Amino acid sequence: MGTEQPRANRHDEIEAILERKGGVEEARDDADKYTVVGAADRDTYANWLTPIEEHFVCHRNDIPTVDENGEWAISLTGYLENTYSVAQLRAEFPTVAVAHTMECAGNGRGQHRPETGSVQWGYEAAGTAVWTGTPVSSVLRGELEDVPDDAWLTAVGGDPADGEDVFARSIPLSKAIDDCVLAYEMNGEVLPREHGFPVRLIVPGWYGVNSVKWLEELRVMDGMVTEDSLDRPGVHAYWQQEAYRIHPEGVEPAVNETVESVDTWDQLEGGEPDHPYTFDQTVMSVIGEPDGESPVTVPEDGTVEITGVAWAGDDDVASVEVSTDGGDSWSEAELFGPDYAGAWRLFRYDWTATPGEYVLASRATDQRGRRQPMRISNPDAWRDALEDDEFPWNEGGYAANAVLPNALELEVRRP
Ligand SMILES: Nc1nc2c(c(=O)[nH]1)N[C@H]1C(S)=C(S)[C@@H](COP(=O)(O)O)O[C@H]1N2
Ligand SMILES: [Mo]
Repeated sequence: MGTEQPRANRHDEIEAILERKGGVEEARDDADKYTVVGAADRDTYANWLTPIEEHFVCHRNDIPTVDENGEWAISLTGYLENTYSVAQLRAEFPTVAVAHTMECAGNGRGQHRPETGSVQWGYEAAGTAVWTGTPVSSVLRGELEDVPDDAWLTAVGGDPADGEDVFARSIPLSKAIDDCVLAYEMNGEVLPREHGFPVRLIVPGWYGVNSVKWLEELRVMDGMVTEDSLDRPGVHAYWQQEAYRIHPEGVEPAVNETVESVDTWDQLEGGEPDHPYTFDQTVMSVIGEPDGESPVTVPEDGTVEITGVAWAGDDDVASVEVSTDGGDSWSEAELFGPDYAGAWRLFRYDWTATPGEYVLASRATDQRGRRQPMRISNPDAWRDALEDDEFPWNEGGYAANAVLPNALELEVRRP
């Protein structure tokens, strides 16, 4: 189990990241569990591509040291048996780029009342980057003859285990083969060390925790990682089976080897498993501009453009609505810009504004008709919250996608 002790080097690392990246700020983490910075300004969410500068960072352990030549290898284990250096991955397989909206499963945690522990994120733990690397399918292609179709792939990070917890996360092999990438570049730059240098897994459309940084091992097994299923010391199942599970207060989620659905909202709504895993992202949106930092002056034509981003994990965003009266009434926004699976869409709405005080909010619906709930419930409601258009308060504060906590107040002034 991970230590709760503050680590001295954590703060040096955060300082160093803040120096390298001017567009982020430290996030509140009283428990001192994570190295975390988030987008500093709301207007990050008025752009499709998030510059590295403004992209949040989240990890638990110290960043591993990579030798000067950047030598690093990924071992294929379990059903597989092979090793590839990063140099081989680059040289021997095709190069691709994928757009992926990285969102921490704890985004919105800071909106839970009562507060839950750990990092108090608002909406700032999300960003979209273009990740360049080798498709997982190319690397595994020749190795899968004896592997069942419903196998799972466990990715293991090379970060030194904090206490004893190995950073290991499992996804279905089918997802890995479908669109996952072993990435060594971010937005066309060498992968920054805090984002996983020299190589990380990218799982498009899924919560950030699945995109293992400093990737050291890909293990194919019949099921998800459980205790003792890795061939290494330490605790193996903490990050998959215990942390990052959605559950009410005081509950210890049961360990599963497999699940029916890897759609996080399906798990929540369908009650299977009892306590969902954080796999694909739930439908979400954020307004980027206006940002509410300063009053807006009504332009000559009376139109203020409201711009933001919306995403829905493995699903497409079907529509986005905008409200200027705190959610009492809604108008349809227009989706525009790039449309890649696993990455957010831009939306805009031309608002005919008159001087006054307003509360702006956005609400997205995915292609399966699932819409962001209005608020986060109280702790007792659990799944029943969904029927009241509320998101279930949960102890870890995961997967929250409520509308009103992300609303912003805006003053419109006469010219
Ligand atoms: N090896 C390793 N990978 C990790 C983590 C970690 O602690 N160790 N943190 C995860 C979490 S919780 C998130 S949200 C994403 C964040 O990726 P970023 O820092 O590049 O934005 O990395 C994931 N990958
Ligand atoms: Mo995260």
